[in-house]
Amino acid sequence: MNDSVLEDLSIDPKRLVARIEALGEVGAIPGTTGCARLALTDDDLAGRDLVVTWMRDLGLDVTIDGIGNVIATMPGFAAGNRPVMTGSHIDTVGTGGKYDGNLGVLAGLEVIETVIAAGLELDRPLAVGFFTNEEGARFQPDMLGSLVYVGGLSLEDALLIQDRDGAVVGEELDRIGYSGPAPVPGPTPHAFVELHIEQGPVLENEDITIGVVEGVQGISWTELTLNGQSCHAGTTPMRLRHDPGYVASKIVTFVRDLTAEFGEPQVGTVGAINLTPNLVNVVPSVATITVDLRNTNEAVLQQAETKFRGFVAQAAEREGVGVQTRMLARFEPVNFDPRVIKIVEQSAAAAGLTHRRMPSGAGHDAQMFARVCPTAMIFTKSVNGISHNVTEYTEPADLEAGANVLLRTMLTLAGTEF
Ligand code: HGY
Ligand code: MN
Ligand code: MN
Repeated sequence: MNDSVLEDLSIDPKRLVARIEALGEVGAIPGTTGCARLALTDDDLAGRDLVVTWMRDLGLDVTIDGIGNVIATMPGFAAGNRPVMTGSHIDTVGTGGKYDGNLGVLAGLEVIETVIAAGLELDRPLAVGFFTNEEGARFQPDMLGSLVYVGGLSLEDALLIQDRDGAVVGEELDRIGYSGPAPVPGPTPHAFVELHIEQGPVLENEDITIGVVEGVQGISWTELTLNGQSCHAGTTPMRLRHDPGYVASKIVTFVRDLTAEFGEPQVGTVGAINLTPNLVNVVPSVATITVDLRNTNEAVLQQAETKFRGFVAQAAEREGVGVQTRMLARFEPVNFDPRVIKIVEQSAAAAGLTHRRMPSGAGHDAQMFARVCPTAMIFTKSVNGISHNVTEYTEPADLEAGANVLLRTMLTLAGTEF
């Protein structure tokens, strides 16, 4: 793609923002600017149908696979001509914003609409997809759809996954009508690049417009079920108690202390704690707790996991509490392809945008595509570094900047022979 074409071409920011706002209305959380579209719920279905309508209105070839991934590809290219693919997710956490994932999908659609309107002749098709259950808020692991797409998990196993209420992935896909015929693993793209909000404070703190993402840190999600002895809160002497809630609280403190001991970039989060029967005058019988540990260094992440597991065993044993452990997700750190990283960096520079290289603290579908094709990511600012929160916000100028870097990057990739 020659530079003069790239110089003159840019996305339509109003159309992009209008679609982000329209999708953000689906599952809108009253009284906030956020939205909730947990994977495979009716709200997710409504969001899917809206985006698929936009894809079909553009005349794109739309495929739906067995795990509900949706890929829209420019028509008119020879079979086997592998596309330059972009995409992300449109499912959200329960207290989600309107940009996490949605920006990557709608900016990809905007790039393709811009290219079609300009009548550009490309060597390769462009494609945009959204992948099922990226968030992992309802079903685990996260990035489930893209993991299955790249062959990291069998479709059979994925369809059997249940949420904490017993709903099953395969049955939910059938219920919402998004169990499609396209094969998984899916066709390998020529290259994959994802635009996403940073969801952290770095770009804003340094007043830099574009993040050139070099990789994604490792993720370790554990669910612990602590089984104790339910008894009367008033009559049971402390020395006779087996209180799983007490052990759970010690684990919360331990996780925070572990991150202080290891120092950055180690992070640790206890996001969910549930006590049964959860009553003021009953010592709990069961406590369930989730622990999210992440680090850019795999060896250090394993050290953190070893220390964490040792602590849990010791604390439970002291209190006479049983422990059941379930790994919800475990992904090693991922390094993106230097060639694609360079193209993202050159695209940002050519657009006259400030930029810096950085890792991703959050998981993304791109980390799955990095297993099968040259991949990288583009970040744009998050106001106050806030995400997974209804107040998540990115300025329209930053949405536009990110989408224009995605446009340049995809067109450049369309002319490469990796
Ligand atoms: O948890 C994550 O990093 C992503 O939002 N699924
Ligand atoms: Mn996301
Ligand atoms: Mn997210």
